Amino acid sequence: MRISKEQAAAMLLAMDDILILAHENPDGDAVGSACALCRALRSIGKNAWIHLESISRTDAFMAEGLTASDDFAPRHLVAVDTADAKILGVGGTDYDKQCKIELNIDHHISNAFFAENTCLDTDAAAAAEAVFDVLKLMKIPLTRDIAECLYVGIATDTGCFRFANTTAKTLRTAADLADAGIDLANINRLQFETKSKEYAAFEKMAIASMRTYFDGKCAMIVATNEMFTQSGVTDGETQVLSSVPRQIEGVYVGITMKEKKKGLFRISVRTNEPADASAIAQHLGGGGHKMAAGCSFEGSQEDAVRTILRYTEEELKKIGLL
Ligand SMILES: [Mn+2]
Repeated sequence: MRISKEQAAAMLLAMDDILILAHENPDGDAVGSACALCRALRSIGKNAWIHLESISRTDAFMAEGLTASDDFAPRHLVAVDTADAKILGVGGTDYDKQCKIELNIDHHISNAFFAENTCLDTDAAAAAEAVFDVLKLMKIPLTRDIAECLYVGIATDTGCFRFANTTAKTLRTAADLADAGIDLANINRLQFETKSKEYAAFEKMAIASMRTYFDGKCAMIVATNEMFTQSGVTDGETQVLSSVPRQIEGVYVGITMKEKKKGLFRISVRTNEPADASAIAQHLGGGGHKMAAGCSFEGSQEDAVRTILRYTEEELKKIGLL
């Protein structure tokens, strides 16, 4: 069932012993939304914890002290920033089988309504923006630590307020977060301007692999398993790479393929108007937003490249660019 933010707020106020989940390979919005919600629930006396599959080095500060131990038996499961049950980050647990996801707060247009109740705001630039609204309805005071988590979520999904999903409301929300006393410059520097040495080595190899197709309308990076091994980079840190192919002048479809393990590719699609990233990813069972989507592919690198190029070609033809 699709529910309003008011209903989501009422549901959360009635819950206790809550576990918060997010999508696998969680980005700043998934981690930020989960941690903000967890901290907010704790601030009104609830027993709340998070379970995230992995947390990147830069996101770790948000999750400090929030990760559930294995013996925590939640009475209520809540998800954030998760469009589909099959990408829910429950690796190594059976949380999703123990009890159903009672509430999902999300902003993906591709949301499959897998939870019992879905609070979906597709105008929200980030799940964190929707979480902010729900917390406000719950009348939970915006402390600095909650605001930091929400800010990371919103800044991540808007590319620091540069992407087309940034609305006046997004900026007003960010202003309220700034009012809570967060150190904007420092968070931005740590989150978006700092690279580990491992990532720098990885990025050099990955960018060297970039090729263009269809008269420069598509650019693709293939980051192989060897590049991960050689550089020692963690997967979470490589998320920023996805925006690189699209940055090239004339590119409408930017693709970043990462070989998670031999023969398994995670594909990020980033587009410029009017190309639709979600339409491309959907062919491979993925989804996301118009400008940013993802999917997976199992098989050889050649097949992965050939397949994604076929759907890219289809999209470029559909919008009259080929
Ligand atoms: Mn998000």
